[in-house]
Amino acid sequence: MNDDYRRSTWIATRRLRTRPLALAALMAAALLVAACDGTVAEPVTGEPAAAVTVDDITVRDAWLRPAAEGGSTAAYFVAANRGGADDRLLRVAIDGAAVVEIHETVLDGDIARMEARPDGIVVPAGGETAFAPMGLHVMVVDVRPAIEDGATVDLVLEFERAGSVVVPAEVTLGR
Ligand SMILES: [Cu+2]
Repeated sequence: MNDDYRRSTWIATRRLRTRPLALAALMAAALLVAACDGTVAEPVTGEPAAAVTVDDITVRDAWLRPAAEGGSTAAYFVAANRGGADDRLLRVAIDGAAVVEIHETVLDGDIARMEARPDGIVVPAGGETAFAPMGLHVMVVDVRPAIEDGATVDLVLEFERAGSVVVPAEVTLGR
């Protein structure tokens, strides 16, 4: 268990302590683990997700898993850069989430753990960067209200060069 996991769990637990909802706290912790080890991912077929282009950056295939109120989840997408210069995803915002951080799940021997990426993630010139289960993800902690399966949630991605990119993300158990 690393510091980010512990801190995220602590945040979720602290906010729930004022209410008699021990089960909700357990569910939040379980979802946090699930979000970060990819064990709940199941392929789901559906409509292709929207692609949004701002300057040289195109973000596509955005999705996230549902979360109960007060729970946590992770968001994924692909960012492509058709320009001649590297860009950098600096931060992500989602309405109604107390904490939104860029994380990466890394393998430490046989143990998967996640690390925060506070300096953001490069999207290379002429290339793309994929956020996907068991790799880069956007950690979304303490959502209010719940994020319901089948809904659409806007991700606000802030790039160093391209600026703000708002992309609709499909809420689904996996794809
Ligand atoms: Cu994470």
